[in-house]
Amino acid sequence: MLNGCPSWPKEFKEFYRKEGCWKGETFGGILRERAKGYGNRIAITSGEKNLSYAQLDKRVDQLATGFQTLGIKKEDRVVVQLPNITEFFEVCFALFRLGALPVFALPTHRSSEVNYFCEFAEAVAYIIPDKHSGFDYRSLGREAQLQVPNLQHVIVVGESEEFIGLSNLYMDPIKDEPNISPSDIAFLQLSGGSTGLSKLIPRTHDDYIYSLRVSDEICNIDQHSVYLAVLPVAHNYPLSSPGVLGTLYAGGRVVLSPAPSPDEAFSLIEKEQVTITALVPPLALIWLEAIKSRHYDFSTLKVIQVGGAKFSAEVARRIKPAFGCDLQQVFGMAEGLVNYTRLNDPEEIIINTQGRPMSPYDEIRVVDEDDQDVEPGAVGQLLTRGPYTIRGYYKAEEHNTKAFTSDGFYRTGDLVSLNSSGYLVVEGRDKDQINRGGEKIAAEEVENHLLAHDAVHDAAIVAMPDPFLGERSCAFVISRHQNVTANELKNFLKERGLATFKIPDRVEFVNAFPYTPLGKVSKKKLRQIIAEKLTSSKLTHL
Ligand code: AMP
Ligand code: DBH
Repeated sequence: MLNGCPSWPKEFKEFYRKEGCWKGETFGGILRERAKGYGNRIAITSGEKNLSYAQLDKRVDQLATGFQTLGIKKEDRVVVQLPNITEFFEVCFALFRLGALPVFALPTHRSSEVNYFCEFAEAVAYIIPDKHSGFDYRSLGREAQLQVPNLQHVIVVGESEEFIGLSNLYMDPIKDEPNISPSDIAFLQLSGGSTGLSKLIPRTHDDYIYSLRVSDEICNIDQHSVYLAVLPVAHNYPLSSPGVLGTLYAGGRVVLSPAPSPDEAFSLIEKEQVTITALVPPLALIWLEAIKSRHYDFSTLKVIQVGGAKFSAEVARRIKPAFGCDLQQVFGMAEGLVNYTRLNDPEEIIINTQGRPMSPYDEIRVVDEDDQDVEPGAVGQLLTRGPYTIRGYYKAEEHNTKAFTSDGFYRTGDLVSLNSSGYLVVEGRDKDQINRGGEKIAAEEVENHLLAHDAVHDAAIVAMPDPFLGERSCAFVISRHQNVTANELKNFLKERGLATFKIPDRVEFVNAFPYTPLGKVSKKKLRQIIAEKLTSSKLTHL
């Protein structure tokens, strides 16, 4: 087992195996089996390209050989930052077969995040597209290579320039396949982070594949399912709930959308006879608006999932009439626990709750500040442990003592209420994070970047309400001199290579922060101040 990855205590491991949660499968093994069982069936459609299970399996073997010739081996970490293209899967499964670990960066991450992942994970390689969405990722490759001494290879899908071209790495399989244990770590997923930088989440073959199997059952995914991936597939939600990997596990077909816009996605739903897709709330709003003026045949579409951030009941109510399919709410986290509303739940449950845990082995507690269980139905912090929820972040010993209870429950930082039927409603958050329409921002990370500016004496970032994204970020700044502007600070953050979604949407200059009785900056008060300001400015505009 890779160093720095806390695991389940022995008795829990035995229990999850005995109960049949962990069946001893590996990702490499699954693909091999599906290729045997489904051979010519299409696994992945991307534009005009159709890749069968057998073709995928073969290309994965060839690529694994190429990676081996570069010296990539078991337990090596490889930062993978690829958009929704077939190579994402070829790369991941090739690494899985070698026992090397993908570290999943998102396409929106920039040098600040990428360099940190490469450095912290001590990655040997970094895999990128040449260009995507108007951005040239090779510039990130150059920076990473300059800044991160442990990084040996930058591998590019497309025009590789001075780097290694992925297309040159498909080689005849001549290698010995290393022995991969189902309890090995398969990859490192990212957390949205709450204190400082994103934490890395070690997920095993056993635990992740269990989550896929249960997700498939709940979402009725089988070999006839067609899953449209519109969100970036590296994210845990479209990756696994049931997402692209759940669909491949079931022998279904994954259709990759290059962008989440209705223009691309709607015609794909019709053309590819999509049965299920997954959205975040702001995207659901855009789709609802677009469907009014467009006519497509959506008769194959059975389920639209919405998750990643709180979906308002008023909007949730509009999904079924607009698209003629069921809504499923998904409340999950890359650390593990995923809650779903069930497809046959009563309408009011589907609209008003964020679902219930997917597995009977998920343990959840709703607790107060002293970790005591709250009264049934009351709001408290959600704690969880179970067969696919991690027991600790990668190389984060000290943080783990705070993020997990001594008996292994993960502190989600979500404030929830649990109703008498076991369904959860997300009521708020108890972590220093902004959820910008599903994209998570750790306040402290951005504050630290702001503090690096000469003119910034102190900074505090909070969420402000937004009708479209649910939340946007507002930076309160105490400046050292009067002439620094909001734009200057935003540009400064951009130049430091911070992902665009983390750049504060608004900057408020203040002379002092409000404090709690304990002397900490009161973010609650700051949230109130900005929310009130927004409301009153709206009123004056009426
Ligand atoms: P992460 O830990 O970065 O994977 O982000 C997971 C977090 O996203 C959860 O702990 C919640 O705060 C938030 N989240 C995910 N799905 C939902 C949802 N359906 N409703 C409200 N919040 C959600
Ligand atoms: O937001 C998330 O991280 C998330 C949402 C829905 C997730 O990880 C998931 C489902 O698996």
